[in-house]
Formats: sequence, C-alpha cells, structure tokens
Amino acid sequence: MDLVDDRFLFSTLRELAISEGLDDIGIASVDPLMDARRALKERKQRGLHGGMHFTYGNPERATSPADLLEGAQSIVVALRRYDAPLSSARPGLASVAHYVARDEYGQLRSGLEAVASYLHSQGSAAEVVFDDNRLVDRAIAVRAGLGWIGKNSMLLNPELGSWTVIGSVVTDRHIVVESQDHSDGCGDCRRCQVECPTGALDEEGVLDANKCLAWLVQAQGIFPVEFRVVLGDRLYGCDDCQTVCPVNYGKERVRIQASNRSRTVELVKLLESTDDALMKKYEHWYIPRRRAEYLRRNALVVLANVADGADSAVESVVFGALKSDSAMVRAHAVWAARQLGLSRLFLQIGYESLTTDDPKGWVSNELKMMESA
Ligand code: B12
Ligand code: SF4
Ligand code: SF4
Repeated sequence: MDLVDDRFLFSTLRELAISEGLDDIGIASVDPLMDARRALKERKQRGLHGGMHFTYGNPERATSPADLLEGAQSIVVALRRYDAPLSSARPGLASVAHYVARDEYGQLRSGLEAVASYLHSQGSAAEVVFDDNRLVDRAIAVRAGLGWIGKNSMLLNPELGSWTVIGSVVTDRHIVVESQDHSDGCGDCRRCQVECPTGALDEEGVLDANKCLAWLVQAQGIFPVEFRVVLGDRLYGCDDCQTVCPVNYGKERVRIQASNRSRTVELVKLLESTDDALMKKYEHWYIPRRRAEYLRRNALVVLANVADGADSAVESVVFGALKSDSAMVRAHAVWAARQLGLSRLFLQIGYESLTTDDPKGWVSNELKMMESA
C-alpha cells in the first residue's frame, strides 16, 4: 500500500472518528516506547510511583505496543475532548474531576470501536486499547503527533488543550502518514508547577504520586494527614494543574446535553448511603479493592474541610461514622470530628468502643495525634 492510499485511509478514519464523537486522531508505529519505559523504571526506582501498579506493574509490557495484537503494524490513536469546568463546588458539597463527571471513557470506547469495525470491514485485525496497563497512552499519543507532554505531565494538544481522554486501535494494517512534532510547547511557562497545591510537579514533567491528590484519593490505607486539609473539596480526582494551564484557555467545549452525572456530591447523603448503594452509584470510579470504606474515608476528610460542624445533619453522619465497623472509617471520623469541633462525640461513644477492633491501630493513632496536637 503506498502513501496516497494511506492518506486516503487516514482521512476516512479521521472523518469516521469525528462523526463518532472523537476529536482528533493520529497514527503511530508499534516500535517500543523507550522514553516511557525509562521513565517508568526510573520513577519506580525513586519511589515516585507511590505504590501504583497500572503501567508501573510491568514497564516492559506497557511500552511494547507490538505485543498488543498478533501481527500489529500501526496504532490509530484518538483524543476525545470532555466538558470544560462549569462551576466550582459550594459549601457542604464535594467536587469530582471533570473526566468522571460523565461517562467519557464509554464515549471514547464507542468511537474507537467504530474505527476498529471499519478496519475489520477492510480485512484488517484491530483491537481497542485505552486506559489499560498494557500501554502508556500519553507516550503513544505524542508519537502519533497529537501533542506534547507538558510540565504537568498531561498530553497537550495545540487545538484541544488537555481536557481529553486518550485511546487507541491497534491494527495489523500498516499505515504510514506524516505526523507533526509538537515538542516544547510549554516554553518558559511553569504555572502548573507553581499552582499544584502539594508540590507534586516540582520536577518538570515528572509527577510525584506520593504527593498527587488524584492518586492519594485512590490509594489504599489511611489518607496521609499532611494532605488532608489541602485536599479541600476534592472527593475524586484533581484538575488544578489543567485549570491553570494557559494552553487550555479558550479551548473549552461545553456540551449542551444534560449531564447524567453530577460534578458535585452531597457529602451528607453519601455518608448516609449503604455500601451497596455507594458502590452502585460510583461503579465507574477506581476505588481500592472495590470497598465503600474508601469512599467514606475521602468523604469524611472532605466533610471536615467544607462542612459546618454546627449543622445537625453533619453531626449525625460523623456520629454514625464513629460507630462504623470499619476501623478506617472510624479513624477518619475521629479526624473529621476534631476538625469540625465535634470532639465531644468521643465521650458519648467512649474511647473503648472507638478503639475496639482496630487491628492496625489506626483509630488509636488518630486519637494519639489529636492529644499531642
Ligand atoms: C497511572 C495514571 C495516573 C496516575 C499517575 C499519573 C502520571 N502523571 O503518571 C494518577 C492516579 C496520579 C493519575 C492522575 C490523573 N490522570 Co491518569 N493515568 C494513569 C495511567 C493509567 C498511566 C500513566 C503512566 O503510565 N504514567 C507513567 C509516566 C512515566 O508516564 P508520563 O507521565 O506520560 O511520562 C512521560 C513524561 O513524564 C515525559 N517526560 C519525562 N521527563 C520529562 C521532562 C519534561 C520537562 C517534560 C515536559 C516531560 C517529561 O516523558 C514520559 C514518557 O513519555 C494512564 C492511562 C495509561 N494506560 O496510560 C492515565 C492517564 C494518563 N490519566 C489521565 C487523566 C485524565 C488523569 C487526571 C487528569 C485525572 C484527574 N483529573 O484527576 C490526573 C492528572 C494528573 C497528572 N498531572 O498527570 C489521562 C490523561 C489524558 C491526557 N490528555 O493527558 C490518561 C492517559 C488516561 C486516558 N486514557 O485518557 N493518572
Ligand atoms: S492532579 Fe492536582 S495534585 Fe496532582 S499534580 Fe495535578 S495539581 Fe498537583
Ligand atoms: S501550565 Fe504552563 S508549563 Fe504547565 S503544562 Fe500548561 S503550558 Fe506547560
């Protein structure tokens, strides 16, 4: 197949992708992604992955696109732009990151499947891969000419900015098209580094997951005490390093259709819900070990930051959490109670009940920290 046919195929695929809700596509080869491999290994070695698995679990596999499909030759990489920030959270409400406010990955998947079906109809094998531990999406998107990696470590596309999700269709059809090089689009800017609330981006283009709020709300165990106040109203995800990025200015697209998922969450309601109801409602979120206690953990930290302890509904959910069967929930409820001026609830419940069934000493530790503060 010569270049002219490849260009024709590319423009057909691009038209199809756009008609199916994607915003741009590019083509990449399946050569190993050596820079990403080095970055994964180096960060893992330096502990910057903060215990994450994902692509860090097996850096070789995540950077060997040729292994994704037998006979793989090329990858069609696509971007889907999602809703721009609409409103900031109000008191008593928690915020969630924009990319989970709607089912963006569902929309991305259906666009990618349309591209894969077309390739199948042309006699080629094709497989959809996105947000998968087997491929570093941003590195393949850079190779496909879809943008550059900013100092906030996001893929920045000159036309779309960074409010995008990335996905791929790996195919055994060899496609060659020229791709643009967008290196160093950030110039002297370093706003994301300055504005990151935790200093997670102090090293240019390198994210320290131990400090990144987007990871800490997903990580297992106790929420680190030094990041609880700075978490603010974020229940899930963090958008700050994108909100401040000038490349995103004026590039927002607000889809008019009503969103089926809200960007804000009523914390009292969340904490009053049953575990089953929570897991059903937030099934599209990455929640450690699929356990609702992690949602409650995050919700209690946020509640302490945004709610009013004098509100009886707030007091009632904190009281309920202090009596939870889960030591993790009780531990974070201790912290929330103190922050909200509700320490008197400990006397009502009794220190002994609070610390019963506390195998890891989480609750005792919170109480100790409180005494020594
Ligand atoms: C693990 C993971 C996370 C982790 C770690 C993120 C990270 N920066 O590594 C956590 C949980 C923190 C996270 C958070 C978010 N994530 Co995430 N995440 C992933 C996942 C699963 C793997 C990413 C990965 O492999 N990272 C490893 C490192 C090595 O990769 P990298 O950062 O791209 O590395 C490159 C740069 O560091 C660059 N580089 C190296 N040195 C230098 C030096 C300079 C100066 C510069 C400029 C660059 C540079 O080269 C490296 C190799 O290419 C991908 C899905 C996937 N399968 O790829 C989604 C993905 C990256 N996440 C995504 C999103 C949307 C988010 C959030 C915005 C969600 C939110 N609102 O909370 C935040 C953004 C935080 C941020 N600033 O990155 C999107 C990003 C889309 C885009 N346009 O970039 C992805 C691609 C999912 C998807 N398919 O759409 N995520
Ligand atoms: S997602 Fe938030 S905490 Fe993480 S690097 Fe960006 S601004 Fe910092
Ligand atoms: S804020 Fe500035 S430095 Fe950071 S990604 Fe955007 S353009 Fe690059």
